[in-house]
Amino acid sequence: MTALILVDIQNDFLPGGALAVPKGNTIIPIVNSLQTQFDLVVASQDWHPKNHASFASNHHKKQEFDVIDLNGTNQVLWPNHCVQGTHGAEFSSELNTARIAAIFRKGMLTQVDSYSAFFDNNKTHHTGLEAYLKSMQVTEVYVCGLAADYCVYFTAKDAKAAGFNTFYITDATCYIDETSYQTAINDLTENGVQLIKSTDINL
Ligand code: VGL
Ligand code: ZN
Repeated sequence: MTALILVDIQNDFLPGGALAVPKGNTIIPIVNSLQTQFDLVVASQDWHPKNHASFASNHHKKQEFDVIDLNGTNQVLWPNHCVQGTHGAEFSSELNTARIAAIFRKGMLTQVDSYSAFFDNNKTHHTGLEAYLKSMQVTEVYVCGLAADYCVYFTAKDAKAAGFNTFYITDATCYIDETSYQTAINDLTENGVQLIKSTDINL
């Protein structure tokens, strides 16, 4: 069984949003047209309380994009984004949600960020995605969405580590920072994640 994971295709990560990923909107038509090829489509949703420790606004004398030590882990401080219940946290209205069978929310614990759709950044809490995919007999996972160098990267890395044959769809994701994107795709390749273009998918 094959699954497509739609990572964080939310208003705040799209042009005009609080943490807009450049050209992020361009992936939506690609993602919409891909969905019918998969046995299963799932989505993740970044879903922060407004006092979340990843927000620069919750730290004294810190600026957006500063990096701090948060309980022993490097943490980029982000603009407030994907706050629970806000418009910015909603999926894009252009995203076809009709085939999304399950939504896995992440980033709710105030003291730890959660890039991967599988675990928080300290790997102490599962979202349930791994058990869900395995219960559905999924063996092959395709990852797309936003952002390429953060949540899509960590989701693909954890999918591979969980034993799924994992594909990262390069033209169905966009990055925040080019340098971190290069580091991410090198690391994915070293870890056996396959990079693929949407036009090469024929399931
Ligand atoms: C993300 C930064 C903070 C993402 C989420 O979805 O890539 N990036 N929260
Ligand atoms: Zn976030």
